[in-house]
Amino acid sequence: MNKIKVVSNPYEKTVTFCRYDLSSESWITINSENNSNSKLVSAVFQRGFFPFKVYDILKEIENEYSVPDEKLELIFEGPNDEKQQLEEALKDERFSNIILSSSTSYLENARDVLPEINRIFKNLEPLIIKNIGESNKEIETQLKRFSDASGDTVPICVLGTYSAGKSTFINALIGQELLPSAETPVTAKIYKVTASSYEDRAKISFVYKDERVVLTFHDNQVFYDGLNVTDSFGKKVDGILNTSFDSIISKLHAVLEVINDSADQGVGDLIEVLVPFSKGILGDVGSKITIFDTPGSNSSTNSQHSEVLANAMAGMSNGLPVFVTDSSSLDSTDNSKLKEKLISVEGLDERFTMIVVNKAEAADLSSTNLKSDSFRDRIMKQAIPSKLYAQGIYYVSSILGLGAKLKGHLEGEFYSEQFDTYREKYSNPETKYYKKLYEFDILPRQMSSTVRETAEKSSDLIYANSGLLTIEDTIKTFVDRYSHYNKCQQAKALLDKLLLKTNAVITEKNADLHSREAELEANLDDQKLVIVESLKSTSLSMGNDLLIQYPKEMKIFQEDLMKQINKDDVLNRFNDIQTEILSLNPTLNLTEHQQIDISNLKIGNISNEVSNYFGVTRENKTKKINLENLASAQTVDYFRNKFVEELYFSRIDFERISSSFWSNHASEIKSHFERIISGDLGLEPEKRQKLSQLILSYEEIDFTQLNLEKFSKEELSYVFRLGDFTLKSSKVNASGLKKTYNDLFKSKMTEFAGSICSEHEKAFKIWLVNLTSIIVQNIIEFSPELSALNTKIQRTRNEVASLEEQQQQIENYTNQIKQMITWK
Ligand SMILES: Nc1nc2c(ncn2[C@@H]2O[C@H](COP(=O)(O)OP(=O)(O)OP(=O)(O)O)[C@@H](O)[C@H]2O)c(=O)[nH]1
Ligand SMILES: [Mg+2]
Repeated sequence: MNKIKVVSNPYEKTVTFCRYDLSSESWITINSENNSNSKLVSAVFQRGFFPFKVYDILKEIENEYSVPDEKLELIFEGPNDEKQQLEEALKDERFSNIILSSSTSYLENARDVLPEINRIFKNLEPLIIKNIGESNKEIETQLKRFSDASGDTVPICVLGTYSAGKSTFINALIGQELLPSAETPVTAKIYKVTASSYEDRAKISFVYKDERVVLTFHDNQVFYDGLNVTDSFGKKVDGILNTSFDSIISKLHAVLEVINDSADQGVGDLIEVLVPFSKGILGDVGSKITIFDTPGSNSSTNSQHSEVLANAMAGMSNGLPVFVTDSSSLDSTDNSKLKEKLISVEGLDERFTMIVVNKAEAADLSSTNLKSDSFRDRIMKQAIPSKLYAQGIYYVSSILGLGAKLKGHLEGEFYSEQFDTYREKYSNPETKYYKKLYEFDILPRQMSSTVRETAEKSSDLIYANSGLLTIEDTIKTFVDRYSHYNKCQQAKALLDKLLLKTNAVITEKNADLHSREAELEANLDDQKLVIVESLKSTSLSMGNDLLIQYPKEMKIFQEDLMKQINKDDVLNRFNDIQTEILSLNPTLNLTEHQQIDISNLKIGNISNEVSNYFGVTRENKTKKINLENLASAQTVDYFRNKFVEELYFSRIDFERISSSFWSNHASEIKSHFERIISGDLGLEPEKRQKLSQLILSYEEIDFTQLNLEKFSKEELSYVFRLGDFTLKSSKVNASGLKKTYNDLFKSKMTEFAGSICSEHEKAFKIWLVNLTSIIVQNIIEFSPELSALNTKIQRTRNEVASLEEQQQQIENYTNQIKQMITWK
């Protein structure tokens, strides 16, 4: 039996294939050297997005490696979401000889880990802004952008030649007649359209002649900022703002028309619009997306637009490119240049490109076409599909979709006319040419059935038949599932960059510190220098010793607090729960079989007794499964609660132990300093006494002001992700649960311990620096200049301590993120 392994890492955008070599008993990666003819080594398969290619990949594997009358074993390594897509595709009977076996290695779904990465960034942001932010605007901006986007904004970029209907398509997506559209080239700028959280609020913001203009619409009122009403453009806008309109949207639309018309008279390249989206599939994910409308790709200013677009998207997840075209232009030269343009826009993930064929309500699509393979083949050969096909080709009538959402109340004359002309044909199944546009969509095989199912379920026939619903459903899946892989990768890269920056700042501050110290020393007389040196070196060596001893001791406590479970714990608990359920629900007890008395069987009643026997067996089987399902769910709950409780208290214990470590040693250090001072240092008795007093009454280490994240049991319970531990059958997967529990406990405890230790170390270092410095200051009566210099030194030292701690923290976080997105 041949064995093939598929390894998909969507974080790194790679898919690799291996075959098992019997003679060497090892896996061999299939590559262009050992299998140059294989499609499996093509970029489409290796760099494409696995779920979209899965069907074709399976076909290829089957072609190349299947042996007649033998099973082919397939092993998949990757995230669970992708594995499900694979299982779905394998249901096709042409793959009936492929058996999927499980693998021990897997990746977490990005949608599961991203919330945790976001949490990390929330903790990190204040820390970094406090320390490097002020001195490093660039990092601050990047970080802010990332955190703003960490609520996760996914850019949907609508591209295409002019008049293809891009703006109308966006209007349909958001369910509002917002963006201007016409037969002639219209859109001259890039529009960034974001959902407003309130139905009665909107905002338009752009630059006009180097001045930012912000128009805020609130109910019936409009507030403006930066608009110069004496200039002709300002006058026009002002005129509209003072006219009354039926709705806030009509007003926005009119303003956008003026802005578009004045495009070449000083309006900046990006126009931002915040507007309420109407309800619909996208309403649900509305807060997570930003839609970009772009000028026709054949417009003369296009290269500049790519740049504006790239800038506007910086910091967001990778964008979803949506190509709008109409069926007659699939092969135009203008369109064929689009691929290059698309690739040149940084931040667009072309592996996800959707091709939207607009204005399809009147296209030549017949039911004969629908059934013929050659229709599909002909389309796939056209310039755009052959170059850009990734997520599929979607047929849509934007006007019908928009009209459906607005219940036919369309203001634009052409929109309205078009809608009225076709509404019957797309909503009345009795009419002769009744059509469902989504049926013509050309999609990766395993996606088409799910996508269609959603459309079939809709009660709004025009919305579904216009093809719009299907497109929105696909966008939603992209937003919910796929866009996050890239975001996770970005997070890691940003932290790596931050580490380099903090390093540089630390080096710089240290250099500054040393030169100031040298300056101070040069100004001290010899005797005082000796005292100061002795104090400083004691402080340094004691501090260093403790910093070495501390992690060692804490490690031991950490081990003690690392609560682990074993498989039997799970099984015993499962059995106990089962017994308990049975005692509470006697109906779940298995029914006893009636003995079949063979001697008494007569031909006539065999079937009766036997079928009774099997009936009972079947009934018992169902009961058993029900019971097991119930007990499994309760077992998982039980361990989730246990996990939360134990982790919560372990963390508290750890923090307490760590605080007392430092408090105890701080007292020792104080007495040590006090002994040095009372020794023979040539100090007058009065001064000595004053210093002793000062040292002994010096404040305790302050652990209350730390950056330690607030944490609650709710948050911890969320941490308990199931990962790859899924219920394989109705019975709980004990070893999976055990592994998840233990791994998570270990990693969480390590994380907590890491951040507690580094925060406590920082608090100690700062405490020690301050104490030493106060003593030094009191020994030497500094001149005002030297005193100022000394204060500066102390401040820089604190900064360095804080930065070093931060460095540690970022490193911890980076490692955590790496852990989350690497193989388990
Ligand atoms: N029949 C039909 N016409 C449409 C549809 N969508 C858009 N149109 C028309 O096509 C023309 C161009 O639409 P726009 O939305 O302005 O196209 P665009 O791609 O944004 O054009 P530019 O901004 O100029 O690049 C307009 O007259 C629209 O009314 C549709 O679904 N069906
Ligand atoms: Mg347009």
